[in-house]
Amino acid sequence: MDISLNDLVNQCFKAIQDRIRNLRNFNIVVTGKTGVGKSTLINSMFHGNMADTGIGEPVTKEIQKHSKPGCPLVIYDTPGFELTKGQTENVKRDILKLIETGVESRDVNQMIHCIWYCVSVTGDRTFDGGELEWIKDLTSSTAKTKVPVIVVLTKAYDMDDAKVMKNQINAYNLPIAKVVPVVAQDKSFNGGAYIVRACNLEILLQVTSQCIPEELLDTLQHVQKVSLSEKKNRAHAAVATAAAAAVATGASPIPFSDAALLIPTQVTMIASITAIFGIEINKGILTALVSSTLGSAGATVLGKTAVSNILKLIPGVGTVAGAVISGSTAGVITTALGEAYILLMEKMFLGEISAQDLEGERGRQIISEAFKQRLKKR
Ligand SMILES: Nc1nc2c(ncn2[C@@H]2O[C@H](COP(=O)(O)OP(=O)(O)O)[C@@H](O)[C@H]2O)c(=O)[nH]1
Ligand SMILES: [Mg+2]
Repeated sequence: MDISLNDLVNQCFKAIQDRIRNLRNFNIVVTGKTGVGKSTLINSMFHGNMADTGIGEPVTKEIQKHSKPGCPLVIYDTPGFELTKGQTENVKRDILKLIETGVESRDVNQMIHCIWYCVSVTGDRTFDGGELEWIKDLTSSTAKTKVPVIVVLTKAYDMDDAKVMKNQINAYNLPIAKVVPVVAQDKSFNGGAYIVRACNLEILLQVTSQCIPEELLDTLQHVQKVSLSEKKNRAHAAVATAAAAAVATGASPIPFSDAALLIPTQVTMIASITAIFGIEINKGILTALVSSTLGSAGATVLGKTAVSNILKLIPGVGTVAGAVISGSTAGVITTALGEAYILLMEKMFLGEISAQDLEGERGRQIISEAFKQRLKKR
């Protein structure tokens, strides 16, 4: 059951590509009047500047579709919406049609999963009557199709004004999931005399994740760029799942020489974590990960020497001169590998470490330290 470093790196790389290719499509409608900040919000929330002008594709006269090859996010925008009487009817008809087509397909990749209805927070704290009528109209229609609507109060530079509007909307008991005020981008006033920072995008993300199907949560994490902690939460869950599987594999203790039985579980785990972070990975990064944890260059991964070196670091295990790996030890090793990889992803997400650093000593040292620390924590 020998496996070389190169084999394992290739396996991981392929598993990552497959995992990302197989992510379900997340389909979201972002609507609201022209100028309220839909495009700004989209570009702040998601990787890839999806709402940049020029990459939209008309679906109907009112609806434009934004998507990119290889990216499991599809955004439907209503770019020229002025809320005139005739237009509201057309927009409603087109959105409902879009929802129906998705439902009829019976394919989760085609269904509309969520609507963000954007209203900008106005200085005079009043809610335009026509707008309110329209939200009532739209949400009562979409409620029948059970697509959740989140009302996003954009440009909430003044949170007091936003709260007044939020209360006004809530008072109508509309069939909506939630009202969330946000600032999508820093806003400077008086020529920079003071600045209102972007805020609440993480809350919008959380609210969105609570109202879409479980099978889309990896996709949502993959495409979002506003919350490291949400990515980490989801990634920790993937590690827990893998650790449980490893414990089960080791339930009848694995001989040293069969430690490689754990590898499929660990490969799946690495693929899930990578998909959740949505960071581009190359073989160099994976080589750094594997060689500084499960084995060293040239040697077999999880071979006898590597395993005994790992076991020495686990309190209460290394001293037992056993020739087997128990279930709990298998779990500890898997968890340590997963957590070390999450730390690596985190540092890459924050720009604290580059793919280049990982070619050299520094990156490997960080991974190796994280791995060892986690083994000791058992
Ligand atoms: N600073 C700042 N400007 C915003 C924000 N949201 C929208 N804007 C500005 O408002 C204008 C209209 O926004 P846009 O996203 O194009 O609105 P859309 O027509 O709904 O897509 C643009 O000039 C944006 O820069 C925000 O959160 N912060
Ligand atoms: Mg726009």
